[in-house]
Amino acid sequence: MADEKPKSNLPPLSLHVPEPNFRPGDTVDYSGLEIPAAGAQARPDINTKPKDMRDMVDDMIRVLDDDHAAVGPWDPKLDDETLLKMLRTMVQVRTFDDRLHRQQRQGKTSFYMKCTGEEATSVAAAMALHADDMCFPSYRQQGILFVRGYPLTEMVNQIFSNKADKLKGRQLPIMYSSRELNFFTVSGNLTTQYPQAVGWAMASASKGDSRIAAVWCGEGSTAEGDFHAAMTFAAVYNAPVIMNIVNNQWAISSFSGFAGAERATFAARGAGYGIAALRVDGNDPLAVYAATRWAAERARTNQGPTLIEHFTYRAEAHSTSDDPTAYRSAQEREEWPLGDPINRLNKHLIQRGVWSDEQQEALDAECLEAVKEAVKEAAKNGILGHGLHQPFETMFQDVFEEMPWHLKEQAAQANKEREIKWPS
Ligand SMILES: Cc1ncc(C[n+]2csc(CCOP(=O)(O)OP(=O)(O)O)c2C)c(N)n1
Ligand SMILES: [Mg+2]
Repeated sequence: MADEKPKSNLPPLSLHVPEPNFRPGDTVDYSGLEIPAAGAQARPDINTKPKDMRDMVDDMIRVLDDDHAAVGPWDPKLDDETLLKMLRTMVQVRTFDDRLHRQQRQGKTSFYMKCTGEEATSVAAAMALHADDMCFPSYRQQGILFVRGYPLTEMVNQIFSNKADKLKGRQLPIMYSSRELNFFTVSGNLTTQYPQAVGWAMASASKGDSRIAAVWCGEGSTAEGDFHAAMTFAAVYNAPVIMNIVNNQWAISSFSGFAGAERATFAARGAGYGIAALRVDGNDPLAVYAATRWAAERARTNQGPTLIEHFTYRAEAHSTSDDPTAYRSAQEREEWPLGDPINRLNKHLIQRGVWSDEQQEALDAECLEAVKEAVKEAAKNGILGHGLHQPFETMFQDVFEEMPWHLKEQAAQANKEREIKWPS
């Protein structure tokens, strides 16, 4: 019979429950964070085998140095025009986020999510891809749509779930979709886009096409089973896909430690699967661009998938339904040692002699005007609670090519009940 008492000569077993370094009110000290010098990382050839570049997963690719110069082998050597477009697009995203967040506070929509501080991880990445590469975003990659020229008014129509909303009010605000721009529908169910992206990439390869896929998820989302299933398929079939992990340190109120950050970097997960992996300063737009370019070239030439961890910081709340002052120190954002992507690119352009504070001010104002205009235009199609939404009966449509009899019956009954309850 088994001895039911604990053995007295062995220590009682225990679990480790991660605890973030700083809580509200704590003084933040990031001196323990290892941040390598910009330009110090070697750039492997694109046909390097994953096992021969494992040191990359604990390093951090950085291009912009402390004097705002672009240095080292990862400098993508972009021309002024491209850099200015990158800056402009990131400013557009931030301005849009601030303004639309405010619309939620004014009751014009039910929900909003910003990507403040993380703009480079979608804008610079999307700029390094071809326009016809297929993107599978999470809910914080609105930057891709800005790069690809999606009209702001269409975005606001979706956020307001109004009668012009192309998604007919069926998606949570900000969960955009654009087939034309190769932007897969954003899903609220975390990480479902990972196996979908890998599957799409496999289909592209099996058809002999030349388009690649790129997918994004947060660091918290890497704890989902879907992430690991996707990694296995990508590795086994050498799928032409770029898998981005945006490590913004937080998953709503859970810090990255709950997804494994205390044990290994998120990039290190690639090594276990035999997938090439890079770890990048996610607040350095040039580093993000360069890493994405490297991974895209690799995928395009049948060298296989790449995992990219973007090391960044979620500067604001998770969403309009969140209050981060309840669980993290407000000092974290101020002290974040990798700065802010817009600021850093602005300083780089000033250092290059092609930009000035006055030009930045004018750009900020111009972007604000464009967003105000888009909001005004979209509001004409309706805002939350104004009744200018999609006709009620449309919610039964589009599931089947031909509506089956039982849905027709349900729709008729729902309509009748609605007319009785709300005759107006
Ligand atoms: C399958 C699933 N589980 C839980 C949630 C609730 N949820 C929404 S966002 C989120 C945090 C995700 O954090 P992370 O992956 O780090 O992305 P971030 O929000 O930081 O960009 C959670 C737990 C969800 N939407 N789907
Ligand atoms: Mg996160």
